[in-house]
Amino acid sequence: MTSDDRNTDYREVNFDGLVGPTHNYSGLALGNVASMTHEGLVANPKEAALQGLAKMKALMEAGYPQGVLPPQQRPDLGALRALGFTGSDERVLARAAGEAPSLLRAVCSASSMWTANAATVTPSADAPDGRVHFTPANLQSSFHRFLEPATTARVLAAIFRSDAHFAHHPVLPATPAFSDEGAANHTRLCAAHGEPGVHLYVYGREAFGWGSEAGVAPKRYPARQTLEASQAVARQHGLTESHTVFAQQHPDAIDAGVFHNDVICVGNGPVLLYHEMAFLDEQATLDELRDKLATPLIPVRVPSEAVSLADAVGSYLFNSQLLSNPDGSMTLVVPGECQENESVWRTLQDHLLAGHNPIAEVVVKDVKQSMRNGGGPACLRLRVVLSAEERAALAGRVLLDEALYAELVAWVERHYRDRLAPADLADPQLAAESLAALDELSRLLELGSVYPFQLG
Ligand code: SUG
Repeated sequence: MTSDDRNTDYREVNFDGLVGPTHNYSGLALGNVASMTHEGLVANPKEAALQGLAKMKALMEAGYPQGVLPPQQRPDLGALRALGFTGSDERVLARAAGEAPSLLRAVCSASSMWTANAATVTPSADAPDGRVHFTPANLQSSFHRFLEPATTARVLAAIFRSDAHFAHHPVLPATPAFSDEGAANHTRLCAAHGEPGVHLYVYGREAFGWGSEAGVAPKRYPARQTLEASQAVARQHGLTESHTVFAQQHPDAIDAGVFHNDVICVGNGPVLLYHEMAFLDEQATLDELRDKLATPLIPVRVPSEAVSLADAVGSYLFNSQLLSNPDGSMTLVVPGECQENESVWRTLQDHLLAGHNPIAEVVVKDVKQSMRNGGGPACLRLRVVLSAEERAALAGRVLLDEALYAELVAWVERHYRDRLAPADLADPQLAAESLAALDELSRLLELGSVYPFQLG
């Protein structure tokens, strides 16, 4: 009997973010090499949304439960008004475009597509009260992403509505000490999805402490997750020391462009696939995981001599989805860029597929539009382990099936542009198109009022 047979009731549902109609390349993310190098490129929002939907459909058809989360209201004119721009919507847009183009770019970002940063989730199997716990991430490291948590919280509360099954916690204080980027820095390891897990939280720096007590931190790029933020999330969710491991990310990796742990590590069940530069203290991290995990850990280590840090960042090998199959094997969903990199492709064949580990299949998905902003397959999804009862308690129409997929594709075809340059963001018509699309989408997904324009 495989471990998944024992827990057929629990499944991991991947909630992918739908790419919004304002998807563009604004070079907003310091430390994210793809975002910094593709600034100014003409984006194709329609293709981006369809690539995301194609990935969702492929995984749904392969038997993995697939959910969808809506994009956010952009441009965020409310944010511009809060910064002193007044008058009609057209006037606010025109003034921002003229006086503060970087603010306009920030309030237009479709960054909510990367739902791995939307929240941290603890399955009911691990929480003392037997509910699934959510904390939306404050994303305070950058202004464009700091605009997400309020709507994220409303969307999560609308979908995971049942108090009996789901618990929602407040966003952590949006200040550098509690800088939180959500599930991208959190990995749950376990024997099988429904069995108790150990939570690995990876942080980039410690916020409190001075001088030598402050510890090491990256020198070039910001560390987006603090130890104190991760500890607070674990506390909110009722997790105790015996089920948590806090490990510092290697600062040299952050300085090489690994702005989240999910750019250098992915775990599923008892498997931890990681690059040797993922953790500051690799051995201590593995030892503590082994110590706390009720099942033998299966570390799959990729050394620098097989894949350099630069190739890991360029190919996004580790920003893959590692998915459990009913026979106990696992499937790794990698971005197309892995196929284009010789050392990465060879490592996938010779080291991962041929090695002694459950990874039995590699599936390649083209999410290039998102990749150019530093978002691979794993960034695009929020993992939520749910029992059959919890899945039945979901509100809204968010679990993908053939019909929903077809409606979403038609919706994208109707509303999205196939060309968007940064200069187009000032076009008032784009704002109107985006609102019309979201109004229709929230009805399609049966979510009620989640957007600022619907709340009045
Ligand atoms: O926060 N890029 C995102 C990418 C997030 C990827 N998520 C995970 N690794 N889980 C970020 O850096 C770029 C937007 C722009 O430049 O237009 C951006 O925000």
